[in-house]
Amino acid sequence: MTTGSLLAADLVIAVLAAAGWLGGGAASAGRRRPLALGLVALALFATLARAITITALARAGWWFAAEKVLVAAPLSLAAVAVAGPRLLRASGDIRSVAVPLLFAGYAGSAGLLVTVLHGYPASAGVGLLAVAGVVAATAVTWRILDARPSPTVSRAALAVAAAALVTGTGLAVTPNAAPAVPHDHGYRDTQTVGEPTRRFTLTAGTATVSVSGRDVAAWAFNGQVPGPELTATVGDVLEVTLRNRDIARGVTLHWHGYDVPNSQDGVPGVTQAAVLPGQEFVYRFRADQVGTYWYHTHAVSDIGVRKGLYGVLVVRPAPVTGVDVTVAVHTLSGLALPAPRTEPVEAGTPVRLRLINTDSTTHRYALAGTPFRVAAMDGSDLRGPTPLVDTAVLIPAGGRYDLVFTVPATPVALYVDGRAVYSTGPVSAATGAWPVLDPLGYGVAAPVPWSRFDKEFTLVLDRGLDLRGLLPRYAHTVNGAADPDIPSQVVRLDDIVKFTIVNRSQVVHPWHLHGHHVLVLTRNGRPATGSPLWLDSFDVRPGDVWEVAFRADNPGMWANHCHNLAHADAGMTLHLMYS
Ligand SMILES: [Cu+2]
Repeated sequence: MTTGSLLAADLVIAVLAAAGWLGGGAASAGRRRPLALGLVALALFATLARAITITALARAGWWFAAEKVLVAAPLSLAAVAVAGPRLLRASGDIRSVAVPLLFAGYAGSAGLLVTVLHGYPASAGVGLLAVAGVVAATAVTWRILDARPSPTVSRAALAVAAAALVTGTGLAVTPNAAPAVPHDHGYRDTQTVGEPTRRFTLTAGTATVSVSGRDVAAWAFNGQVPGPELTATVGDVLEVTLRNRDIARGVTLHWHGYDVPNSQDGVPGVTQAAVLPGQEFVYRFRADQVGTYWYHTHAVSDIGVRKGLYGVLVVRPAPVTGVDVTVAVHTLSGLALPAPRTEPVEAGTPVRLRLINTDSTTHRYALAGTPFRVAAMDGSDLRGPTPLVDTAVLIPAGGRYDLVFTVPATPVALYVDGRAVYSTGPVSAATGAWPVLDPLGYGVAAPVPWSRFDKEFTLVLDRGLDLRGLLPRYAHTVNGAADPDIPSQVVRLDDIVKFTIVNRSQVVHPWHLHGHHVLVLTRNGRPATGSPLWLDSFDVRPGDVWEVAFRADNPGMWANHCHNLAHADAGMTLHLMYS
């Protein structure tokens, strides 16, 4: 079982336990003895099962198992200790155990609320608020059921609730000092005047495009989705003029995976202002990295990219041999792009398939009919990639894999999530049961170039209630805070920086640092054993712990965010800045 499925199971069991205690309490208050006993048995069973899931999570290296033990275990034990003996002794009136059972239910529910709404990091303030809530609810229940607590007990409960409420509120609302974020637009100009230049103009505008014979309202560059494919030969200077015709919320161009100078990175509010209707912005940088990349708007990026403001950027070495195909996968208004295409290719021809995931979620790619190698990931060539047969690859949101193969005498087909998108002839293959490549063990290893780290940062990815803005929101958080309240990570030029990224939530977070490629060191405590992986987009699954590192060699203010763009917009964005 993966840590993600263990987490999901643990959540379901915790809900069952809380529901069992609450239901058992309500049934005994109504003197429905068999129902009460049945629900309590369910609650006890679920509580025992939780001991198993929490132990399994701890064994799987989940960082937060201790917290579950500290919060859930005492509450469960208290519930069993208070309610159990009374239940066994209550041969006469089962109503007498209603309050202890409901106390157990309130305690379990409070634990769930803290987990789901508050998230990381657990704090004394929130813990005390939860205790106040549980005690107050129990006291009220006691009165309603007219079980006549003694005045001493009533007063004690009131005092505990009040003290916990006051202290907890005080602790919970004390704002963390969010540092001022100076948006220093340090400009490292590229010395490019008078050099061979590839010029493009991209005009953003609303458009109606045809997908699988249906007209779809889109936002498009030059009226097409994806936008024009920008190509260059390594060493060229790229000059791209961005114009906005009628996208009211503004557009920019971000060069995903291309480590451009900071001023060209296209993040509104950080490296430039969004380009509004009628305005233009000229991007200029040297194409000094070979490989497969893409560009997209970074203004209201979730909506903008989803509606079609993206395209492919390919920088090729000179000269190019063989067939070179780009496959940019996207979901536009629920319809899958690209449209399937079949192109006969002469046997013996070398082919490079450039696979790009421009969606916000992972896609599964399977190449049938030929052995192939994964020559590059995220634009960086792999070391010693070996041939693969009948093996699928998972590409994270924003990620790119280059697959290379030599065309055999029989047809070859590429499937994305089971749908054929590219083929050299008629093929029908069932690829759903194929094993999935683990990139951390693929290719030939090389020593990590650094033995020490100048700066280390831990990023705990989670969900939580964010009350700092005008309206409360259920945010995607980093270290318990949401954009713009996540402290910036400050580094100096040439620092060797290590990130430890921990996913405490129930969903995948494809992590993406701008301006740098990171070297994968470990995942879940296991070192990467294959080719060095220099990635700009990688899936941190529920329960995962990734350690990655990079040299801080590109000064500026860089976005560092989840590339599930809905998550990024809901708070999961912070910044890396150079001091
Ligand atoms: Cu995310």
